[in-house]
This record gives sequence, structure tokens and C-alpha cells, in this order.
Amino acid sequence: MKERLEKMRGEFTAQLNGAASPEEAEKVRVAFLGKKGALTEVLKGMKDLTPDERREVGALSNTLKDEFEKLIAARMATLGRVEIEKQLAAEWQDISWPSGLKRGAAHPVAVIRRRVKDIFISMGFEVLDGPEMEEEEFNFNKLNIPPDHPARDSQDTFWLTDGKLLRTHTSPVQVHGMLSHTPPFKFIAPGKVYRNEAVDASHEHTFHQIEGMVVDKNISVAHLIYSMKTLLTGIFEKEVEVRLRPGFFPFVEPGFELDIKCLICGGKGCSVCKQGGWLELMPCGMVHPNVLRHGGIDPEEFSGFAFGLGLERLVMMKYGIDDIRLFHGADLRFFTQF
Ligand code: FA5
Repeated sequence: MKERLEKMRGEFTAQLNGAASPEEAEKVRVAFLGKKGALTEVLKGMKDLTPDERREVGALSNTLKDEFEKLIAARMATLGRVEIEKQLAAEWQDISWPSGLKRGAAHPVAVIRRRVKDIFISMGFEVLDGPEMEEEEFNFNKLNIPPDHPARDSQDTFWLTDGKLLRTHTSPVQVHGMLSHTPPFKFIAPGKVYRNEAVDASHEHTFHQIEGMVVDKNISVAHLIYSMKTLLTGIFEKEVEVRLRPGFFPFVEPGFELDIKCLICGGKGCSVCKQGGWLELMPCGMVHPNVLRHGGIDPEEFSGFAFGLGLERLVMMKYGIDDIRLFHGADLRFFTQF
């Protein structure tokens, strides 16, 4: 029996070394140490031995069992590592290899819209969204522009067949915002607007505005100027020259036009500023009491300011772009600069 055990050691080692995977090593373990394994079978025959033989064979078989288990564990570990290495070699990919795809770039209008949003969010403004297909009631009537008002002519409207329209400005979001909020509140509302007008270097039929509205007790023109200055300094990263002129919009009283000195020509006059040296950038003003009332707010208790920023004009100033039509073009040489 002792000889059988010694022989088994050689057989075991040969079989285990021949195992090429953890699964094969497991089969060797079962063949020798399993319930019906070779070593187990030998131990079953021990009952026929003398007590001395039994002691000797018992000690030897225990040593073998320990030895086999250790060898199996070591072989399993080696084979496991080999498996992982094989897998790594088969699935290896060089992620730094150039893919051949060209890198895209964010649209300059999107870049500046994000910056404007960040600046207002840092001042505690909420960001609202509004419908592009709008009711006449919100685009005009509730903003103090009744059907026969001449101000309707300044915003040539695309009317839809169901009586709705494509919003001509983001100001209707003022009304949606007032109806869904209780003062005090402050929000901006960026979005697309549409006007049926001739396209030239500074006019598009589809462009972006960012509306802003603040309503609280004792809001004054000083709050308005502070917010506008904070915005422009944040965008241009330097002091820019601005001027406030009286401006007429039925939904504000008093109303202003905030102009910025043309950064393309430095104020000398060019095609973008129509030779005037200044560019109309941001109409604004104190919210008209009628508009507050239409929004369910008591003008005796609350006041507010509002503005409507023309986003493309701001982007043109920021990057020195002299033609608004480039934004809707498909010239990649233009877009990859931002
Ligand atoms: C308005 O649309 C008002 N709703 C703004 C407002 C809001 C005033 C709140 C007071 C209080 P206006 O029509 O001027 O105003 O347009 C606002 C800005 O949009 C302009 O200053 C200009 O920068 C830009 N803009 C106007 N028309 C065009 C156009 N066709 N193409 C590109 N930008 C334009």
C-alpha cells in the first residue's frame, strides 16, 4: 500500500503538470481527492491493515493529501494568471490610437448662452423655458400690446394656421413666469425667436434672445443696471462701454435701450453697427404695472425689471464676427474656431 501511495505521487504530479486550464486542474483534484478519488479509495482499504501499518499508511496518506492540496492551489493560481494574460492579450486595445474621427466643436451661440446662464445662476436666477409656438395673448395682449397697437408692426410675425404664432420675442415667458411664481423671484428664459424679416449682416429670421425678469419689493433701475453690468463684464472679461437711451416697449415703463460700443470697429462705424459706432444690444426697463397685473401681481406692492438680450449680437461682439448669417451657415472653418 505504501508503494501504491508513492506511485500515486508521481501520477498526480504528472497529471497536474499536464493540466492546461483551471478546469483541467479541478478534474485532477477530483480524480485524486474526490469522494471516489484514487487517494480516497486507498484509504478505504486501510481497515484490512495491521495497527502498525495503519499508522504508517495513515501518516503518509495525510502528508500526500496536504501535499496534493497545496500543489493544486499553486497550479490553479498559475493557470488563473495565464488565463487572465491570455484574455488581456486577446482583448487588448490601444485607446490612444487615433480613431480617424474629427473633433467637433460647440456652436459659438451655445458657448455664450451657457456663459450667460452661469453668470445669472451665480446671481441666484432660475432658468425657465417657454413655448416657441405661442398664443397671441401671451406674445402680445398680456404684454400690454393690444391688437391695434403699432408696436405689433415692429415684430413681423409668422402666424400659424390655428391662430397661434411663432413667438417673436422671449417676453411671453415673463407672463408664464409671473403666473407660475409668487414674488419675490428672478429668472432668465433663453430661447429661439422668429421674425418674418429680411436677412442682412445683423438681422436673421430665426435668432436667440435671453429674457430676464426680477420682481420683488422696491426693485429700481439701479438693480437693473447692476445686473446688466455684471453680465457684460462676465462675458467680455473687461470693462465695456455701454449707454442707456430711452426706449419704447409697451411692457416696460420707463423703457431703455442698452447699447454697447461696437467692438468690431471700436466705435468708428462699420457694417455691423450700421456706421453708428454703437450696437443696440439689450432693451430693458421697469415692468409696466399692467403687465404685473396680467401676471397676477399687485403693482402697488411689487415692482420689477425686465430685459431681452439679443444673443447673436452679443456673440458677434464677443468674437468679432461681422455677419450674423455665418451662424446658420455650414462652414466648418468658421465653427471650429470657438
Ligand atoms: C424685444 O424683442 C423685447 N421683447 C425686448 C425687451 C424685453 C424689452 C424686456 C424690454 C423688456 P427687440 O425687438 O428690440 O425687443 O429685440 C431685442 C434684441 O434682439 C435686439 O436688441 C437685438 O439684439 C435682437 N434682435 C432683434 N431683431 C433681431 C434680428 N432680426 N436678428 C438678430 N437679432 C435681433
